[in-house]
Amino acid sequence: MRIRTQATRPYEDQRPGTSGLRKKVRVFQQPHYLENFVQSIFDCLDGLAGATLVLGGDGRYYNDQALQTILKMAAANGVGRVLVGRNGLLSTPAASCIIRKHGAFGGILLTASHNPAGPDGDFGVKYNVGNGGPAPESLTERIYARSRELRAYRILEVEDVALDRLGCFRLGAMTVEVIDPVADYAELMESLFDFDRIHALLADGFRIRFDAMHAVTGPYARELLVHRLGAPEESVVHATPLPDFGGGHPDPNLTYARPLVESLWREDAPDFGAASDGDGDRNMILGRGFFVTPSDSLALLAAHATCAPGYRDGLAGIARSMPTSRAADRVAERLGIPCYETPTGWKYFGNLLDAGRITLCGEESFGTGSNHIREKDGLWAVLFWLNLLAVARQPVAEVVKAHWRAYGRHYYTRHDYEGLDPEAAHRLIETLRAQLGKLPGRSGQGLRVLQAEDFRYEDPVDHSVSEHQGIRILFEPEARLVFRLSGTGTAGATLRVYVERFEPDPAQQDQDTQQALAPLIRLADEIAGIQRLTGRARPDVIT
Ligand code: G16
Repeated sequence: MRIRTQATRPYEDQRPGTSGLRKKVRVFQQPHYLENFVQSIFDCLDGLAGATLVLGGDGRYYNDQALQTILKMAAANGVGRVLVGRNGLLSTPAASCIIRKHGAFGGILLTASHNPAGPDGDFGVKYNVGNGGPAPESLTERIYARSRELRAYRILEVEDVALDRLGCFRLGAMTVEVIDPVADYAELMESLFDFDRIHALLADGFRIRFDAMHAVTGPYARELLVHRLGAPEESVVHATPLPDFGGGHPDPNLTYARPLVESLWREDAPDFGAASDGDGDRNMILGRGFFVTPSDSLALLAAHATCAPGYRDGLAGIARSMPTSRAADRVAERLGIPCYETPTGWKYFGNLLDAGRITLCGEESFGTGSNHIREKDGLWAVLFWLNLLAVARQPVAEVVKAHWRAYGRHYYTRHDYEGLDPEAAHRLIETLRAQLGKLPGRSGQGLRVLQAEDFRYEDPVDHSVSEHQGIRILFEPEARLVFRLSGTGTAGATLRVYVERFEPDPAQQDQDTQQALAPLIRLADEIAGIQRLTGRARPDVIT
């Protein structure tokens, strides 16, 4: 076995976005493209020699080839040991769990999350550090800088290896250990939640439906919900991971998880429905004919946290991304604990979690998690909800409405305009930015602008600063609009408009969300000129 040093030329477009490097599969298939990025990662990791890395992915198209390439490159770059999920599978939360549990140096995750897969779909590579969380911006920027000057990469010349059987083998001087992708994660879940109580709830006829969307969570959900908690086999649907996710779009929201949503609105609907995404870190929670917004879900889990054994001692604090509704803030206030507001991106929660300042965190983009790992965690949220319901013994809708009565309701929606001309999208944000100083004091649709700003975050732990993290406009009476461009898309630009209004009056809390927010939605267009600048009359996705 020989280590080859392969000459290459830099690609200019390898800057990681909100969550790793995500591109079309065809971009990754360009000669040396994947290798360049992986070598750039390795070159930026001081202390990699002899260290242990975790490797796995969501099973999407091109995972197989990428796994082989990365293993050979790891061996050629002096990595000591790689823990790889059987058949290359690891959900993002399981990878985070395994990095932490085995004290690994870091991990490489092959996923483009909820983006569609297949030869015409997306692929992605993400590096996670030793705490199990996504690499911080300082590291991803170094990796990007390295990718722009890279002239060669190292790879072991060897045949592809089999990854379908558990056990260890050598690859050059490196050890490869093929591990069960589910075991460590399932054990962690059992330590956090009251499995006996959930088991009893299900045994009493409480019916659930979990849609794995042909992505990575199928094997995890089967093990946890069916084998350990006793749910009937048919409770987990689309449970086999497929390289193209069955042609679907594994994004657990009202648009892309339509079949699940429809099943929860039928006469014979189950009591509880949930879905996760491509790599298993997102979640959507549904009751019979009822959708729980991710922002409300975070607030509810926080308010009920002590019902789960893992959180019995209470919460140190909560964090949410800036565009996420402020429902969690109200819970934090009542609990007398801090609530932090971070930019979009799970990586911003890492320091707060490591410093013990927060226990729970979440994002409007269907992400919820806690200090048990350093990624958001889809099945964890599902189990937390089941634990909550096993204690409350009330329908999902009742639990949520009781919360609104106690804390007030934050009507909330997100409108996405996808595949926009990037120039037009950037012009829209720039135009908005330019008028921020003039907005305060202006009124429209019965609302008065209190404050308008470009969100800037200073990390309270390491004091690093992230600028331009979204435009937010605060109104009186309490309402808010946020505008930002997605950092995860791979085609054109996506404008996200986040709309929120607080309703304290229980008599007014039962309106349809889009209707309750209609004046604000109109105002968003008036202020930002969405239709004028993008040519779009309505959003592509509403959640
Ligand atoms: C990623 C990030 C999340 C972020 C989401 C949406 O999720 O991990 O923190 O909220 O993208 O980001 P954007 O609005 O920039 O598209 P995932 O599930 O794709 O890894």
